Amino acid sequence: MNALMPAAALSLLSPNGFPDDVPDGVRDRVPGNVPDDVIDDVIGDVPDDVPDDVINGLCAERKHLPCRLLYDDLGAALFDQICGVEEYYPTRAELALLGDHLPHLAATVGARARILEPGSGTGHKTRLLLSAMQAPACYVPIDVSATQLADNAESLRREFPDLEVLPVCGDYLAPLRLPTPARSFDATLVFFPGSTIGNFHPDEACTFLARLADLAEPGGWLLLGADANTDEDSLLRAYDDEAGVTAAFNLNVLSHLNRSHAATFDPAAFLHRAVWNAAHSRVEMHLVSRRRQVVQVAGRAIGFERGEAIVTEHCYKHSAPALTAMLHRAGWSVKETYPDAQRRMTLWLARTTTR
Ligand code: AVI
Repeated sequence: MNALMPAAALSLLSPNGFPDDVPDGVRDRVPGNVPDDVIDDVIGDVPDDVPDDVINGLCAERKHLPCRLLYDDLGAALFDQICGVEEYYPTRAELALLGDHLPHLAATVGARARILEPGSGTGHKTRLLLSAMQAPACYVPIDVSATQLADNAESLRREFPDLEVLPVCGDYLAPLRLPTPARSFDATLVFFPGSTIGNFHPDEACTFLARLADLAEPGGWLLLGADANTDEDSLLRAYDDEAGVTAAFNLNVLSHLNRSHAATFDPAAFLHRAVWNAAHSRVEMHLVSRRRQVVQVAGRAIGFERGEAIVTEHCYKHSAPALTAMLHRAGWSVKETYPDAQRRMTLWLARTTTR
């Protein structure tokens, strides 16, 4: 991803706006009910516990699953492919903006910055940023996956021998102790590209941005990439590409559940659908049941009507005024914005306000 970023960031998210209608007894799983042949088919570990949000989401009136399920290893690889498909414009647009504006942005932030990146920062964008910054004091990727962090830190150290790379394994919504770099730093820059802010519910996005403001400390900077496109046609193409990469990415959630939660989904019995929800300014990723069916998930029987959908992800497209207000509420003041020619993808440079 920043193929790995969403794995970290999205593990903190939950789809929102869904009814909190957990039927009685949902928490009383009966692991012994998982048939033996299902267990035998499972590749990988059958977890001792299935997270409540998975079972609750599948038992809700409007079925939904946490979007972190999109980002197992295969999902991360498929997301990388999405970034290269013709119809998925955000990655290309953001790379072009970074190419055009990073020299100026880096000069504005100044030398000796401590750079924080929620997510592993494996990608091209991290490298562009690190190359543009003047004598950065250190680079601190923050992720929940220790293995990814270690791998990425090793390659970055090879590529940027003068850079101190200080990976932090943890959940960046919880209090984090950041390491002290060997060199002193003049300010903190938080880098959060990729429009991943759109995968948070707006309230969660605001909480998350406020957390970043705390990490950045007074006088700190935020460089954020966000998509504001509301043109339905181009969005539906971007989220349902002709080659079917996004469909494979979405359907992989079901295979992921089969592998990790002893589920019995037949991915061929579902289809991918992207929906533009104008009232909420978001694209929704759905998995639609092709027929009436019953699926086992960790011993629970989950029934589907033909045409019934599971919502797997929300991709909010915040307007510039909405994002400005959200940043402001979270303790940031917007200093500069760089939209692309179509005013879709935009780079935002913000600075912490004293709250
Ligand atoms: C990771 N995130 C910013 C992507 C997006 O556009 O919301 C995830 C994605 N889902 C389908 N295509 C891409």
